[in-house]
Amino acid sequence: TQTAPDFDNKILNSPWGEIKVGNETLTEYVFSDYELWDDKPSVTCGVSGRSYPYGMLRMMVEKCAMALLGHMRLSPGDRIGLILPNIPEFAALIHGAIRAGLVVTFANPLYTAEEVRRQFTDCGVKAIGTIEMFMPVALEVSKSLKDYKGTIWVGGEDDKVKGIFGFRSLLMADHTAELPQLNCDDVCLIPYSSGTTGMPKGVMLTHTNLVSNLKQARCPKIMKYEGEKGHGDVILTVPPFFHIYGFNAVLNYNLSLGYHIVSIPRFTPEDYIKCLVEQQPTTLFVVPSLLTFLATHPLVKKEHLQSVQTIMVGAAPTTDGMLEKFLLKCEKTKDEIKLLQGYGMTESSPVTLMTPYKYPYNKVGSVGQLVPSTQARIVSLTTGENLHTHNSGELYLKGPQSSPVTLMTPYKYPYNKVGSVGQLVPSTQARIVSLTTGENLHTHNSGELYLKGPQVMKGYWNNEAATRETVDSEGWLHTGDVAYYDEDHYFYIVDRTKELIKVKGNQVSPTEIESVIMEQPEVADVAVVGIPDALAGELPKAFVVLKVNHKLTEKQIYDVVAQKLTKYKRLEGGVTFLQSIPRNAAGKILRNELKVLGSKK
Ligand code: 4UW
Repeated sequence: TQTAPDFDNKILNSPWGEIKVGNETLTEYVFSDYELWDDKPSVTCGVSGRSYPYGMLRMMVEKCAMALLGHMRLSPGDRIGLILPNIPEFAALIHGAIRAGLVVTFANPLYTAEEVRRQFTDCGVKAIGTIEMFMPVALEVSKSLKDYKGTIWVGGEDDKVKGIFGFRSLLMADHTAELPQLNCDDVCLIPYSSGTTGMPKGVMLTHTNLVSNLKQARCPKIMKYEGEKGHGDVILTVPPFFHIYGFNAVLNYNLSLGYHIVSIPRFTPEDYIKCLVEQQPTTLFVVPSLLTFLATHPLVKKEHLQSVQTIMVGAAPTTDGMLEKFLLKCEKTKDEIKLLQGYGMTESSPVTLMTPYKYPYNKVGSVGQLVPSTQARIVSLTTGENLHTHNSGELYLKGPQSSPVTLMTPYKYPYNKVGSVGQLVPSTQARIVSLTTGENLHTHNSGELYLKGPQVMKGYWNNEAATRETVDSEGWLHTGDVAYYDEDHYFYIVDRTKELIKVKGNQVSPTEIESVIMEQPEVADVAVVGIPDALAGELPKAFVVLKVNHKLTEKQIYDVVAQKLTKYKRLEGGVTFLQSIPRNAAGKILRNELKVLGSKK
């Protein structure tokens, strides 16, 4: 059923209609067309040149799945933790694990052992996959894991050391485990996100969540893929595969289309420029700080960007004017290089809003689109079924109108608007909820963005209370982002009500930093907020209250955080001592007051 926007109850539907929520598992879907580009490169390391053709990657996935069950004795449903940078083998190991029915959780390789241990013990990891560089962290963490089955060493030759399985040996060995029949509603991925409040939590995503989201992002009217699958697109990506954006919206999305993905294990300006020059990418997937780098870094020249046709940016707000600055840098127009934004969350697999690649335009011969509050279906003249796009049948209409108007070509065509994160992807609904009255709001009024669709998570791992707070009984995901939409139903993100801090697109939970600072015996109270930064977007800043007659310097507090947490969680926004932390009557930290205070200094 095609549904037009419903202006009366202010629930917005996607302008793109519905996807068919099917019965495919993630790995099945991602590799469904691989035979069409069997000998073409799938993922290539832009630094070393190591690369696997699609056919070989598909075989590695199958072999890996068998070895995980047959050789390592893992069982479907067991959790496996990955500590891997963006390397081609990431795709083989993660899809091997998912094909075997295992549930994957991934961690940032630059996490400290303490951060990884917290995540991996929380979801009961039984095996870890990593590379040599992060082996000490993996082995340290594995000591805290119950019923541990072993560590997979990607890049390692064999398994002479007990409990360490060389990835290559696993793939070479002749295992004949029977691969299980998978259920699409089972959880296959548990990435961690702090959501609207508190510590990072496991986000349970099912095959159906992730596959639906690939179909939503692939909607031919939104992306350019229609009739162009596998045709030579080269993707250069920096967003990490160990984050939902890099995993589903970059790796899986582009694998499913047969594109050539070029990744680099660790961003450096030199390696990135080398990839631009050598690989001639057509599409760049970036976060706002990388767009700033491209637009402003003196090493990046317009000649480096000549092959680029599309840039996809998301994961944090794009700074004002940066898109235009970028166009100036490469001396191209908006028609020559498409700058697209995507918005979403780990909790929504992640894509919910996107600027369409092809703008809708008024089509000669068409009688236009549904007017508001009107629904339509096309009913087969022979079978009576509802039909899909480009199939003719009888037009059935439903709506409250007494006038004859049901379809009209719009006066204003929607177009891509700078600053907007785009429109709802198919099968996705939204409403904007007033922060004061709880009512649904109309165009140009800001409130909390609620979203609903088949991509919304099953819930938080072992955390009923947080699940109920985030996804209500009607299935609406409360995003914790403040947004509005305009008359063309393009959305704009303007603020956040949630505590989350985003540093270069990375999630930083203030609660996590606060708990590290609170462990210091000298500290009476603490609050951490994000303050604006031109390059990183935001930086964490701590406000600390010391106990009477106790001393601690700013540097000591900075150092204790730096020692326990990874680099991007460091207090680069500074440390300020206060007499008391402003809180409301219920004891909740008044973070907005602190943000204002922090931004002044
Ligand atoms: N503008 C402003 C944005 C934007 C944004 C996200 O770490 P998570 O849970 O998830 C992500 C997801 C990134 C992403 C989703 C869909 C997509 O197409 C794409 O490609 C370009 C990337 O980062 O953080 C979720 C939170 O991050 C903020 C917002 O606060 C959201 O709740 N965020 N995208 N375009 N803010």
